[in-house]
Amino acid sequence: MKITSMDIYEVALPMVRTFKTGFGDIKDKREIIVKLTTSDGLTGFGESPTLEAPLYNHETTRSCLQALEHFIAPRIIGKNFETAEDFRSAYADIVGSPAAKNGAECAFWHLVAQRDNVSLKSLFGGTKSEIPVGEGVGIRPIVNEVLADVENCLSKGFARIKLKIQPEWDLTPLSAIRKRWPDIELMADGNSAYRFDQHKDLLVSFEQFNLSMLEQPLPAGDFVDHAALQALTTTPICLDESIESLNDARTAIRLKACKVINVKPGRVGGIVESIAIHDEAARHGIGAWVGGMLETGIGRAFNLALASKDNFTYPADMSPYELYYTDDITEPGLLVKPNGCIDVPDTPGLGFTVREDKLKKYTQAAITVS
Ligand code: OSB
Ligand code: MG
Repeated sequence: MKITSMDIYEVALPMVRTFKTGFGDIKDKREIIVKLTTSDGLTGFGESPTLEAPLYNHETTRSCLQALEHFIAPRIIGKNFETAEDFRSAYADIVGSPAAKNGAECAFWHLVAQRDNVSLKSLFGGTKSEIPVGEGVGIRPIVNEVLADVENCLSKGFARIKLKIQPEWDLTPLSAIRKRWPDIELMADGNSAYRFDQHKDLLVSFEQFNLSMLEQPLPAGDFVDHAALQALTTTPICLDESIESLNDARTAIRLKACKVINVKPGRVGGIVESIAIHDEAARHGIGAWVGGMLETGIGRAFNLALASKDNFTYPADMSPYELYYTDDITEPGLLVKPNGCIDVPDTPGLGFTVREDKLKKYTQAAITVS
């Protein structure tokens, strides 16, 4: 398939409310949507899930746009690619920019799925027809609001709750949730806000809450401290921000820095890298699951198909758009069934329809490289 153009859209879906995390507030979130067109007239969509400020990882909406326009597009326009491996090797010399790479690679996978008339699930080697999903509860000013959020999520059927925590906002909300719901699958996400020397005893004391895992309590580069913490506690440590590549996953596994890995295609540079991490985790008996970055329906479609692989054994972060946004750019929306699962489409292509009218409606800026 010969790539003739790349359209890069900066999209802002209106958020229903600010999502508070240990690294800061997410409001007016901007995504980059990538559209590739081939000489045969096929179009493929992918998403680069980014945040405006480099607080979660180094990338920003602007840096991602720049990487796509100036460095990735020139390496692929006018060239022929048959497989996603060929395609990504065209820009493998570019260091970093994993979200930018993910947007381009996913758009290419979408082209492949159409060319071969197969589902993303079958392209990715997925095996499950439905996947359990969990939901994130943001940092809130008072405990009663957390309890109301948890109750709302449970009533919608979510299979597990992930509480966002930070120093001074952990024991109180976790105790309140456990008191009311002693048996739900509960985890906490520290988003790098803790420090080993200062908080290790506190973090170990979370054992009382029987968490399915504690996600990224310490800064991204702290493999050594995460390993020290994992050695001190029975709570499984899950790494998110620390894992930007297969090499990071190998480092974490070798150092025993975690028992679980959160795999996000937009954080690790695409689906090929995500699958490599999935396989490496499986080889070492490390648990894995597919996280999210509040993607639009386009990004979620790829995450959902990826999550159907067999070593993704924990619930995915895969909430329907209406929990975060007033609208979406794909149809139909995701449906959480009473068993806490979302069905994985077997339909050829993306498995969802891209509403290009809505994509245009929510586009703040667009660039075409051809
Ligand atoms: O830490 O998992 C995280 C959103 C943006 C950036 C980082 C994170 C998140 C979430 C949302 O927790 C999960 C989702 O997409 O549903
Ligand atoms: Mg996280």
